[in-house]
Amino acid sequence: MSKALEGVRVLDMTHVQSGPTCTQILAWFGADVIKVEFPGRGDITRSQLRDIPDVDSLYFTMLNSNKRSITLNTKSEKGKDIFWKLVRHCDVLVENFAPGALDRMGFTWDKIQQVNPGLIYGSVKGFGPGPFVDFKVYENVAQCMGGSASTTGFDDDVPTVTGAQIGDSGTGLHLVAGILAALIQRSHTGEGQRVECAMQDAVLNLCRIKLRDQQRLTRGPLKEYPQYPSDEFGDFVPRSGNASGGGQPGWVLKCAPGGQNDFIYVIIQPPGWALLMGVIGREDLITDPDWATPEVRLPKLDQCFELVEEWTLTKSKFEAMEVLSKLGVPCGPIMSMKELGEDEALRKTKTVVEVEHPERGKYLTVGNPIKLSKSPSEVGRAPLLGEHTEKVLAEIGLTEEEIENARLDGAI
Ligand code: CAO
Repeated sequence: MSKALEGVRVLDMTHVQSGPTCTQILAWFGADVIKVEFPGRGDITRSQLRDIPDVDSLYFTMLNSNKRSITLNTKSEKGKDIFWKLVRHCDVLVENFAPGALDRMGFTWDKIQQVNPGLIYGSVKGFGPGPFVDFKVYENVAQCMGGSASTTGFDDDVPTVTGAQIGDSGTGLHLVAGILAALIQRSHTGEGQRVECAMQDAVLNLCRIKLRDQQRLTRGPLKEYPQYPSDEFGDFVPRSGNASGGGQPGWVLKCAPGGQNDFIYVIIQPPGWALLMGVIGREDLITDPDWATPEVRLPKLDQCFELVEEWTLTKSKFEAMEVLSKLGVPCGPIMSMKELGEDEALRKTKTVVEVEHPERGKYLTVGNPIKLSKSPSEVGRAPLLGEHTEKVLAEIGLTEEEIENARLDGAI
């Protein structure tokens, strides 16, 4: 079966996490992703957080599957010549260097457009135009600057970053959407364009509901927040602990046997109250006017959840899920990474995949979470550094002698 992006060539100048997330998805959809890496060292993540000496790290291998790797010193003269050949050869260029890095190498957008007017040029940067445009950014900086940290955690504690990589992988996903839109537009116009995603913007987009709450706050306290009904609201959205971000209240409840991840998240929809009270043996609260409606429960949500927790404490998180889900009560156990890695259903759908690597042996990775019925993703391994240099350079027209000269010059 053919792949959705078969025939699309991507010049992948990405490193670390945000850019590689984007190009990995393009590769899963069938694009030929040619990752350009500095000779000898490669993407810095190859050697970061290594679990096996001298073997590409999981950091690298889990973000670069299905790609080809070439080494190229794009600051050398021969390297620059090869870069321009690659620009002519490819449909998309993706990069996430520090601001201005490609321009400093002489690869300006103006020149790129002249060389290949159809090229789509995707970039991740920390910030869009404005006072911070020239600054370097990593994941947690983006979480702090995009509104996630100020709204995550508990009110009486420090701002907290989340384990979900919304700054890096989140921005990479936004960039994928932009590149695909640009490819569709190009099919009508024949023209390429720039696609720019700032990490701050992507995080803010993912924190959209908190900007919603900021505006609601001007009209009164946020009744579903744990701070309610006290009048402790300031003039900014506070951290809401584990409260649900939607219109239905939810909270994390303890389960048996009381381990670090023995918890279940339970949501109380209006019709769910009667079901939950039935399960926990408090039928009296189904019609009691002090408890019967969402409005009267709002000021005492903590007590509502305490009632349900008395029951969840007697069950394991999976037992509790089974009982509640059968009744249609939305809920979910807190899953550890150990449990997710071993989850049979996720392995069956290839969301968790075991991959064979020539140097590290088998490793687990997260497969393509986007399932296309006519473009199945086979998640392959990540390339070794420079594994495809000669093949790719031959494909773009270099002779064996030219490749050898480039090697002698240290350009590859
Ligand atoms: N050949 C020659 N030079 C190369 C090269 C190659 N193949 N690949 C990279 N380089 C050079 C760059 O041109 C740059 O040189 P200059 O400093 O002379 O311009 C240099 O290597 C270092 O690149 P960098 O500044 O991007 O890397 P860094 O480690 O200092 O910063 C990061 C990393 C991520 C903070 C920065 O790239 C950045 O802010 N990127 C944009 C935002 C982003 O994506 N952040 C998320 C990263 S994932 O957590």
